[in-house]
Amino acid sequence: MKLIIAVVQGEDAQRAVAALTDKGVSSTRISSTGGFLQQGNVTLMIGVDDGQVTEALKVIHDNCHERSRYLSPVPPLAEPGEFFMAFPVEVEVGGATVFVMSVDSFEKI
Ligand code: 2BA
Repeated sequence: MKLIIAVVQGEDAQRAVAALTDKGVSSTRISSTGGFLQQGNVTLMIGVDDGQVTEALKVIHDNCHERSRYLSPVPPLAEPGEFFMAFPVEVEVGGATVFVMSVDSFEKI
């Protein structure tokens, strides 16, 4: 068995979870925050048999899309009379950051 951990954008999460469910794949959705942008994203925990990994990754691939986000630089401390123009920096995010891990044991108690 494998555990797939996929960090996806909020806009894609519901569609990805629905598509996984349609394929009979269970998932858990956790609200998370990206360390770099400090913006909300969604982490999906997906436990699958080894033979379902490819199918689950395809569902994520088909439902999670790359998007541009904007990062506003923090203004430096300015001296009196100085001013700072904060131009947002464009960052490409996603479709998904995916980890696939082997599971030693899986139990439902
Ligand atoms: P964030 O950490 O908020 O990163 C958002 C996007 O900012 C990243 O998109 C990447 O394009 C850029 N970025 C991140 N760190 C950077 C840095 N040190 N310098 C320059 N640009 C940087 P993605 O790579 O698609 O990542 C999307 C989200 O996936 C991340 O949100 C984070 O929540 C997660 N993630 C990405 N790599 C990870 C890793 N190695 N371990 C754990 N989570 C990861």
